Amino acid sequence: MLELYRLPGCPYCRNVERKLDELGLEYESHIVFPIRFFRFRVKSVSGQSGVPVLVDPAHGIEGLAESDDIVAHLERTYA
Ligand SMILES: N[C@@H](CCC(=O)N[C@@H](CS)C(=O)NCC(=O)O)C(=O)O
Repeated sequence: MLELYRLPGCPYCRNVERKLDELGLEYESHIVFPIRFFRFRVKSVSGQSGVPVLVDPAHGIEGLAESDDIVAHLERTYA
């Protein structure tokens, strides 16, 4: 199951959500703390605290950051 760590109102997260929807992919959505310091889970899976972060275990991705890289991965893998 794909997982997306995101923040409501985050335009970068929205781009990734749009791509997931466009490709008809189901995913588990995790809303993170607005304060970066408290994003322990995001930090542990991706090594940084920004969102969005995608987890795609079926393709060995434990925590991919950077919305452009996430969208590229989704297109390459699922389009
Ligand atoms: N270049 C990044 C930018 C991501 C970004 O700036 N995300 C914001 C939320 S919209 C964030 O997590 N900023 C760090 C913070 O909230 O402290 C991307 O495209 O994913």
